[in-house]
Amino acid sequence: MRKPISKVSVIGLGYIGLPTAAMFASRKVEVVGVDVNPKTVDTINRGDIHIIEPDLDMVVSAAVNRGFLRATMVPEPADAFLIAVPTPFKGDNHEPDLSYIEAACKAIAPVLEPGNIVILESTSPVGATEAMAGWLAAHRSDLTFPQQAGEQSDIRIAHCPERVLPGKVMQELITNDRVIGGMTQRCSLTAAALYKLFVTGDCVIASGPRAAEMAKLTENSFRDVNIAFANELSLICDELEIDVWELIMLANRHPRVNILQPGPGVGGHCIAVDPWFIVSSAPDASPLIQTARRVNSGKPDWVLDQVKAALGNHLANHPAKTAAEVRIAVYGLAFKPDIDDLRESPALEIAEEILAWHSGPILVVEPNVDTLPASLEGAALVQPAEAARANIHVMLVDHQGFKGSARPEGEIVDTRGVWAEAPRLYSFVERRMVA
Ligand code: SAJ
Repeated sequence: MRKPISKVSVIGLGYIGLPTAAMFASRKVEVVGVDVNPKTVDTINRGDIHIIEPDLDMVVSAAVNRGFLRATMVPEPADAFLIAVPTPFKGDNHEPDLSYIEAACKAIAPVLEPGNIVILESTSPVGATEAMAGWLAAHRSDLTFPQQAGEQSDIRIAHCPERVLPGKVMQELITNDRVIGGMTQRCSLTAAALYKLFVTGDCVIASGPRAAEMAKLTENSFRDVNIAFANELSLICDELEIDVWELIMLANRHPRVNILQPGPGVGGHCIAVDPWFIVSSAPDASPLIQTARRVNSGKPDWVLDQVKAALGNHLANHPAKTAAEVRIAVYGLAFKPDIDDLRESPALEIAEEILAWHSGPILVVEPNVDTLPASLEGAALVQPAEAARANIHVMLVDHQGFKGSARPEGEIVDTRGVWAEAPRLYSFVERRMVA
């Protein structure tokens, strides 16, 4: 019989690791979180959190206070190890950087015991889980691993990619289906039993870790390609003088069309990164994915050109004015609506570029922050009423608070369609008029 899992260790207490650790702890499993950052460890041991995610603070504080969750810098023995460390890319060729996974393997190898399972949760290129098994085996020649002993291995290995949406992590961790890619059937079943401690969605068992790795990369590439389509439409519509928001709304009235929304570019730590993992594994077979990446990463420059054109228009209409007298208002800095996360944000990138280029005042409206980042020194964080008096209005993030706001006077660069006019529906009154 399988030994029940009573202690889980989560390596990497960031945006995925901490919520996952807290979720196990909320189910009364003993959880030890491991992180290389002493400040993170101290913060969590006080019952506080170092990241922003709705409801996470409550769950962490309860788990720490009840003694189910603690953090440490030094790994200790456990039944299951979940690795949730960053997997960025490096260099101009966007090669995946697996050094954090390798370092995690080195850290946990000394405390591994027969019967343990090691699960890679980090979004990873195809082959990373097998590489992880190789690194662990290299450190522990006294233990057997699935690549050597198959179902009889001392240590079980699986890839179970995280798939939760920032801003909805605590809900999606529970309700999303979980893709499980064990190196053997036994590895998969052990991992599925572990996640079933809190997952109400299905645990879907893949043929192995490679399919699970590719599934996660495919999900984010699917979204990237579809956003690129919307972004390309916005460029085409600008040339053809058609309102792209109207166009998408009209086309989406077809039962089999569902176009996503254009924006200032694709931000965050996942969708702009993960497609490159596919490209670096299969460069010749992935022209569409590469093009989508380029369309999306080129969008901020295009928006900046729109702002420059708007300034040109304003000055043409006000010949007595100089550029230094023109006020530009920027609405939103976050990487997507209704969050305060400014990292990898195309909106912030555009605001920084406007600030570097424009000689006049820059007013920023961002309801989710109290202060502007250092990179925007010289710009002013203002309320919408003050921004309304600007001459050029650049809408970058469709935060709830912006939606439904009146279209301000002046030049408009609306990358989110917040001030676009909705097409109207043929109404009952009109039907009666014709009759
Ligand atoms: N965006 C658009 N237009 C759209 C939708 C999104 O421009 O119609 C932009 C957003 O403004 C943002 C970027 O795309 O800048 C990414 O935002 P997102 O909400 O699409 O996704 P993320 O990065 O917050 O989270 C994604 C999710 N993946 C999918 O939806 C397929 C999430 O489920 C993953 O777990 C996460 O990546 C991850 O960690 O990989």
